[in-house]
Amino acid sequence: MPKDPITQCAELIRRSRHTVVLTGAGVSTNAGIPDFRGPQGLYTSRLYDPEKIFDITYFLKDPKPFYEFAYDFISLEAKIRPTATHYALAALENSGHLKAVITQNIDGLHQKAGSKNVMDMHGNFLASHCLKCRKIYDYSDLKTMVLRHQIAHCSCRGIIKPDIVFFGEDVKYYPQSLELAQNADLFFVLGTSCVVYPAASLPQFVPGKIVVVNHSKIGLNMYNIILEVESDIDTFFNKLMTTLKGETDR
Ligand code: CNA
Repeated sequence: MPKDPITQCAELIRRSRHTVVLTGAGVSTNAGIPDFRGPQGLYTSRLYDPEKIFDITYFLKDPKPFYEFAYDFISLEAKIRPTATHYALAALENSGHLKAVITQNIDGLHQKAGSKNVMDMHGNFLASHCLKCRKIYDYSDLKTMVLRHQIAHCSCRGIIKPDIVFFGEDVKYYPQSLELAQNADLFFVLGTSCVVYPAASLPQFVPGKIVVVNHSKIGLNMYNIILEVESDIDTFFNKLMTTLKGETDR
């Protein structure tokens, strides 16, 4: 009888020596942060215009749309908790089953859940800097300015930009992420439509087995995808962690 995907994944994880995951906005939708391209995503709802808010050329011309988004994001931040998936990935790393998380997310939830080896290729809100004098600001400085409904300005009057990677800027941790992918004997692609480069190119470098878990089919088409599971990500990880119970407690 063919094994179910959860049993198969548990066996793959047990046998793997170098498991790596690539995550996208889909791992955080259950925390209440909308993704871009899912059914309630920002591209679909047009609540914000991601082409304006995350585009560096646009930001330099007019930072207001980004700061309107930042106000909503930072207001939510205190209430947002990591999901079952974030905690499962932290537990897998802690028990030696997972080498690293490569993420496209900017929400910092992997770190909040306890993951240590996190390559946040698109940066995060934790630090910001002035685009004119390069002065560095921490999260609480940014939060105070943003929650006053302000575009964050430096004492030198330059505009402050959080260290998240906008469209048109270089990603962070690319060499490290590439090396992790190139050494992976097991690679999970989780909650991402895998269309934003260069993160989307990482699966191509994986010599080992690839497992995709997403609500819906994504366009990845590679010989080494051995499982493509269409599921809610937390439902999948809750079942997987139940199967691995006793092996991931530390
Ligand atoms: P995306 O293109 O919006 O894709 C997300 C994918 O996840 C879609 O295919 C959804 O169907 C799927 N999905 C959504 N919820 C679930 C769920 N609960 N279970 C299973 N699958 C689900 O987002 P990508 O990450 O692929 O695109 C990369 C962009 C999105 C990066 O630049 C990010 O910075 C940006 N982004 C990040 C966040 C965040 O930090 N939480 C939020 C929104 C956008």
